[in-house]
Amino acid sequence: MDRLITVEELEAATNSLLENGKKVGADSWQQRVKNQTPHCGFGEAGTCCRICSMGPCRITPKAPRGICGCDVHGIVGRNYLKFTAGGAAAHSDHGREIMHTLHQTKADGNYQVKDPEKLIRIANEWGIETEGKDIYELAHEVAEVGLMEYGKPFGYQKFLKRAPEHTQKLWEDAGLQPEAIDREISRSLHMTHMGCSSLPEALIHQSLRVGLSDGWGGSMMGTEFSDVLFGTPKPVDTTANIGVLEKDMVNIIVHGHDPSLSEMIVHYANDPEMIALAKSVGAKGINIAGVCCTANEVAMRHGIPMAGNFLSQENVVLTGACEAIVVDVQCIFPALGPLSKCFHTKFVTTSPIARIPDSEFIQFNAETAGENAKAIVKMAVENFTNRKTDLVNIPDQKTNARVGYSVEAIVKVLDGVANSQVDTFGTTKPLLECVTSGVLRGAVAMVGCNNPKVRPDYAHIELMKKLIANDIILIVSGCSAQAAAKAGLLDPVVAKEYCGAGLKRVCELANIPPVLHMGSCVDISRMLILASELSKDSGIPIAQLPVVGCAPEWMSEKAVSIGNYVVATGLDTFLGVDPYVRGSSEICEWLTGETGIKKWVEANYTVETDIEKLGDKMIECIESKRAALGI
Ligand code: MSK
Repeated sequence: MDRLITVEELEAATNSLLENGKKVGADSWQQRVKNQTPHCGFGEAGTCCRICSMGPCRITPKAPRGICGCDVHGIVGRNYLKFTAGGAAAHSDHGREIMHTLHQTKADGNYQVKDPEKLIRIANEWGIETEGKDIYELAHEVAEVGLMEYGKPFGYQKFLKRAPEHTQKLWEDAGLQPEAIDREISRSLHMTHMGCSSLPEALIHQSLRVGLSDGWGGSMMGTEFSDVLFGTPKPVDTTANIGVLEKDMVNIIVHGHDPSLSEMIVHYANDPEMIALAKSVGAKGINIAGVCCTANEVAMRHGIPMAGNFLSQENVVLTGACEAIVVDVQCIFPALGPLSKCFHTKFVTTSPIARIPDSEFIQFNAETAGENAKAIVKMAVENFTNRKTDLVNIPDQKTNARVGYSVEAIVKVLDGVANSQVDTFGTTKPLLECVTSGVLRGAVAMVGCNNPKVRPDYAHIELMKKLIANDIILIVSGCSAQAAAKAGLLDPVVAKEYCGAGLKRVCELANIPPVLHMGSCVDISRMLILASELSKDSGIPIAQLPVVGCAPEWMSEKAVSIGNYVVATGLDTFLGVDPYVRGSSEICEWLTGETGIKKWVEANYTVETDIEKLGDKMIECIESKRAALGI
């Protein structure tokens, strides 16, 4: 396409797939939203408490306290902390799985070390002796030290030292440095137990701290050691949107988050034996495509096409051309079970963490990963003959996308713009020069999911268009990155035409799209590192840089944890969906006011459900930061 795909066109494709579903009696999230509307007002305001069996208690003007006497601020605050802890647990456990995979690496095993340089760099950072060690001996030692970050009895997270000194000092002064990750999660659940904390300040404080244990702990380990295992992403060209499914090929969709599974599936889909098997059943070959964050992981390391994001997951099955949808953990609709049964699709679950009815469970682990992946690919290939050709409907929507902008890659490509010298790790100075000169006005880190409360993808796509037109560069991850990909905003040729003059010039000089794909939702930890490097290279505290965070369509507990660690790192954060706190004026003030978290971390939240206004507020915030800096 030589233009962007509009949200209306995306919706038209979805509608044609829903028609396909009707032919076989398929349910859909669109229908379930109708069934669930209107939502419970108490739940939406965060004013329902069911942490003990005396209730549930619901706060109203006539009943201002729960049976235990807790007021609305304590109830909303506890709910917010539990929400955050759930997200930190999920993200960090993903990171832990990666550490276990690192511990299983062998020169001739299922998993190897693909980026030894990064492993050595982190070992040095952590004070682990590297001299004279075999790379696998070192990998196992680093994995053991990393796993201790989850449960060590003393000390703070090792990666906190990567933050600028100013940020570390803020955390220290406010007592926000996270200890062991599991300790922070269990402390949060202890605090929210009946009869413990109900003081808003304490609940919000712990929400930031458990969030930081995710961002600067579990997620950062997930990202860094995925790079060590599977390679640090570099820019690579791929394709996106539902049209990446191939009519004449066996289509296998990988969905979830942990790249340990999808890497192996990709490997066996290229196995000559499997390709020959595919040809023997009448297919032209095997096509792997991704959904959600798994799509981001395999796209940026292998150029695998990206079929869609969170609310597109049913669409891939509705095409009638999906032989298998293979999932690991997180963001997987249980609806995929019954939906797959309406078609010939095999729905394969692989993790004991995500057991789902109506799926075929093939437990995947590092020791047996090769044989598990081969069995799954074979099952999908053999299922090709069960495809009902009259049900095949693959909408003709496909975009080009350049993905894989790790911090290392951004530093490298932007060096060409301002001709600065790059040292061993590299420097963000060229990017800073673009910002201080005004060629770029600033940057927005846009992340997060889809949510039916927001017109799906509309907020992501329209906000990105508005921001790039105002010379604001985007760094995106998770399903926000997928929304950009589906629209064509990751296409360097197409997207630059929608930019302001300054950003367009940067895109042309560096040959980049104006929206930089940084990876999956754990990779928001990369954004923390980028913000830290910008701060160190400029000497400007993170909160004063013209850079903000945004999650316009977020929906998951992980997203709340992310929001907390992004804001606690000093980035003002803009949300398009309310995090169930509007029932408490005190909690709202703590999160969004001048006298709350801002006094600890110099940044806070803005919640604005009007997407046009949300964009205006981000631009206003960026311009006011520029004015304060005198640039
Ligand atoms: S997959 S957490 S819907 S970004 Fe990471 Fe997408 Fe949100 Fe899941």
